Amino acid sequence: MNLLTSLGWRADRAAHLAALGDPALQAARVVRVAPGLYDLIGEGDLPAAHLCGALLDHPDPLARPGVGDWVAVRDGVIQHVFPRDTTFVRKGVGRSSAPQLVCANVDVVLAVTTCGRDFNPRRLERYVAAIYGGGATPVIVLNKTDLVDDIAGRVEAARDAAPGVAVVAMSALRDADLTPLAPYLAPGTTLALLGSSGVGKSTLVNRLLGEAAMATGDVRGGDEKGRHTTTQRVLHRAPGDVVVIDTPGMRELGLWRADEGLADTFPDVEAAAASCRFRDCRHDGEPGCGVAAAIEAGELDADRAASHRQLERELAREAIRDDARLARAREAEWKAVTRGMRTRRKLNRKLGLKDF
Ligand SMILES: Nc1nc2c(ncn2[C@@H]2O[C@H](COP(=O)(O)OP(=O)(O)OP(=O)(O)O)[C@@H](O)[C@H]2O)c(=O)[nH]1
Ligand SMILES: [Mg+2]
Ligand SMILES: [Zn+2]
Repeated sequence: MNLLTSLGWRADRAAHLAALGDPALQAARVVRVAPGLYDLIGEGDLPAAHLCGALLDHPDPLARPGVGDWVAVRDGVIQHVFPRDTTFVRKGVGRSSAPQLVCANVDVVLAVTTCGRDFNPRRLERYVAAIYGGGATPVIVLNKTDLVDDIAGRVEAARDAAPGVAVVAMSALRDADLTPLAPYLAPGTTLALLGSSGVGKSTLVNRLLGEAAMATGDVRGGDEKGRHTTTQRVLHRAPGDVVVIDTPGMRELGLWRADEGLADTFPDVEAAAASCRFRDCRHDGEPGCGVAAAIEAGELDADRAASHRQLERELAREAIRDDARLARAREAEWKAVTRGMRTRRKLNRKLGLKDF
């Protein structure tokens, strides 16, 4: 397998590159992003690249490449981002509501969590909804099985939080072999590890790579929370033509346009909701509510229904904010265009030329 193929290069991507019609363009994959600078991997020695003006100025932050993206580069400048198979997008943290591309073109996302004290099924629902929402396949990794006695209880709680999603219980530190992960390590696969700080993502990445490429850090004694050891997303080549992306632990994961992902994560709630009397039922005390009936009948967990409702509200709020943000970005772009037209007209008049 040549280098590009082992990184996930395919015939459709080659056709896309050819269609760009510039033989000087070279295909590469984004390994790491520093402000304004993109580390790439591809044939030959590729220097860190910059973005072309159009990508730099693009009003949509998701138009710019992220780790895992395929790009076309010429003379150290990224000219084009290839269409993505999948994305993992989160809502920007802090005051910014702009979406943030965490990684792109990932086939399988390992949602890593600990079996220890920080285990939280509600958080898992969030991850799985975001993963499904971006089109990748989620796999839940319950790490640090060595810390608990009741592993089966954790597995069951994870299964309940994400019906139909594969759950792998393991110890990245202690297990002698990683066979349970083998189904997700087919040649050509890109894998990303996501989760809170301290759950063992980098420990597992190092195991997959067979070398200590990533630094790992202690967790706090009291609550077993991590110390945010990894600070950058990094793409690695693992043995067996697998690509692995390590990411910094997330403090919070805000959903962004993940309505379908939410439906996929909560098939049980969706099924119960199908029998609600009102199509726009919010499952919040309305008469004839199928969700309430399922809870009443003991068929559905009330916490889970509440969690679904909360995430749905969050998405609705976010969609409104995001539309407003996009509208502002478009307005700014339009202003720049009209400003340009005005200057051009003035100049034309000065030179005695006709407007075009
Ligand atoms: N007991 C136990 N500890 C583990 C296991 N896997 C990882 N650890 C430890 O957990 C701590 C955190 O591991 P990291 O791999 O740095 O965690 P991380 O998810 O990469 O954290 P951030 O980079 O901060 O997001 C380290 O001390 C690891 O040795 C495990 O299976 N069992
Ligand atoms: Mg780490
Ligand atoms: Zn209802």
